[in-house]
Amino acid sequence: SCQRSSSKTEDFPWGRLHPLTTFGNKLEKDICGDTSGHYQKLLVILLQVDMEAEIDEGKIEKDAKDLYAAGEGKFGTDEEKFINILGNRSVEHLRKVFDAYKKIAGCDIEESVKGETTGNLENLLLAVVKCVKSVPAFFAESLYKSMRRAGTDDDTLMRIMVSRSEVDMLDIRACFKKMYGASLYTTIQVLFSHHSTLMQPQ
Ligand SMILES: [Ca+2]
Repeated sequence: SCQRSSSKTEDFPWGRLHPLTTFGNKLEKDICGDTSGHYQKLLVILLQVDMEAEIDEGKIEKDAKDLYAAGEGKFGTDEEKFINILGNRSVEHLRKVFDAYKKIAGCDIEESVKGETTGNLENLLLAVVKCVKSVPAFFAESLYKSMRRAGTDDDTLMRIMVSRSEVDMLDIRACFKKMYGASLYTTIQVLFSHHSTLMQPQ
């Protein structure tokens, strides 16, 4: 089953590290040092957890209802529920959940996130929603494709890396991780170490 026990997200820091490079570890530590609470928790889920790649048809309706019950449907907000659903489900699954949500709630998930959460957590949840709906996802995908191309499309890679703001890059990084299950930095690092191998004299 792809149901995640809550203990798995509870036992960070760093109980279940992905085979991260030193750079990745440093990123995790930076996040841990610079953030706290629900916001930190969602960041850590987005960066660490092996994502669920599939669409779980049986869970679409339930996730949409749970999101409604955790926000619009109650006084106050159950942030944990938002974090668990938005952090752990695949992009494809969430796309369907958001459609179902709109029918149940009569408003867009984005509106509910804005009304029900605040601060950094609100911003990061919105980044996930955008990722699902596709602005940073577009850039994450472009980066991924530029790196997959034979010889690497360095121009595209560089243009995106230098033209997006740092805030944007956080969104793009979270999206990249969510869509491809690997850290953007790790992927770039692997790519460049591969390049320098290729450039060794024969
Ligand atoms: Ca509420």
